[in-house]
Amino acid sequence: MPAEFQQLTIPEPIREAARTLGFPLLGAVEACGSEFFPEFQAWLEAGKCAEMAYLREHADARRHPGSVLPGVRSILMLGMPFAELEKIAEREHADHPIRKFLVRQAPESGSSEPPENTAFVAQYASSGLDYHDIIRRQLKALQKTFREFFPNQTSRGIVDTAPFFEREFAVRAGLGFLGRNRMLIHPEFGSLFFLAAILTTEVLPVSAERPSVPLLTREEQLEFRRRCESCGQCLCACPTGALSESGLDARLCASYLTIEDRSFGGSSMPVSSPYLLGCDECQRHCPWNQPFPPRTLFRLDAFPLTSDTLRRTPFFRPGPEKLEARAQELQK
Ligand code: B12
Ligand code: SF4
Ligand code: SF4
Repeated sequence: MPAEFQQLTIPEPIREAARTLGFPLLGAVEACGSEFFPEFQAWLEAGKCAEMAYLREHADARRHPGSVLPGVRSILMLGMPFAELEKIAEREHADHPIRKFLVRQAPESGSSEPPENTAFVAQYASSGLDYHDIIRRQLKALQKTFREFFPNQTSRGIVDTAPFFEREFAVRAGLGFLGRNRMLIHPEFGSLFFLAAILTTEVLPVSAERPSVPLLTREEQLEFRRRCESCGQCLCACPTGALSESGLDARLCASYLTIEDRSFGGSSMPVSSPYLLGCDECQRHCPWNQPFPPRTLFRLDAFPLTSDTLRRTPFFRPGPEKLEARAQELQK
């Protein structure tokens, strides 16, 4: 766990605006250097980041969030459950062409094998929308509310792509605890939520009270982490051996191999992991995610896909050629 940290006060109307925008989890902490940077460096040096060059190239910038926003003093950490993104997709993008390829598996089937001519898609992608686009838009709206309270500050909203340890700062802000599967877990939402942050030059006052629900206290974080020690189901469930006591080796991780890896075409990962995109095995077996929501299937018989169909969806990152190569692997 990180060293002792202090929660900062966020005015209630900002909390309310965050909830309305799909972020039921919101906490704030002082901007400070990363405590776990040496661990990250060791992870890079051991080659466990695979070919994710951006992690190496911008490694030093992760030492302190000041690299992301010069003069940053406070950090608001936010969590949006995957289910919120699905609601937005349903409301605003019900006709997106990618949604024709996605099928919700009936909850009672619960099989570990997808039906013929389909493959699993990780839950983060189940809406069919690129979460970066939607979350960035929601962050902008929240920054506007924040500016009404604090007009003289500068802020920057980030999700995923900035050189910033979202999970480390989310733990500091009390959004959950870090599980042995390396996911940020919250007792109410499990690990099925996205993280995002707003960095600001405003100095928010330190809160004298214990973090308000749903934020976790440090004692709760320690207690939940202790429960992890006697569980270990995620380690057993990982189909590729990517997850071990020493953390995650992206070179073996099905999520990396199906989304990021560019050396596709050969059998880059076992067919025994029937995912077209991403992997949820270390979350699906976690007691904090029970019952796991109905899984999402991708219709493999509907290829070919084009870059146009994939634009603004999570499938754009691997692209049509990689997806098609993976679909063929799975159909063999
Ligand atoms: C690179 C990356 C990946 C890589 C590498 C994953 C990894 N474990 O590092 C790959 C492609 C494999 C991947 C996969 C997935 N990812 Co990803 N990924 C990222 C990204 C961009 C950077 C992560 C990173 O820096 N990794 C390097 C390691 C060393 O850092 P770290 O895990 O964050 O670890 C820090 C803390 O754990 C801390 N720490 C270490 N030990 C300890 C111990 C304690 C007790 C504490 C408190 C802290 C602590 O030290 C580290 C450095 O500060 C983040 C977004 C971001 N900018 O943070 C998303 C992110 C972590 N991914 C996310 C998701 C959803 C996934 C997948 C579930 C997608 C899927 N279903 O396929 C999988 C899950 C795999 C897993 N079990 O972690 C979410 C996680 C949300 C959550 N609730 O935790 C994030 C935050 C994106 C987002 N904005 O929502 N991902
Ligand atoms: S995402 Fe899949 S392959 Fe990667 S660590 Fe988790 S279970 Fe293992
Ligand atoms: S499966 Fe068990 S050990 Fe793994 S993160 Fe969940 S509670 Fe912790």
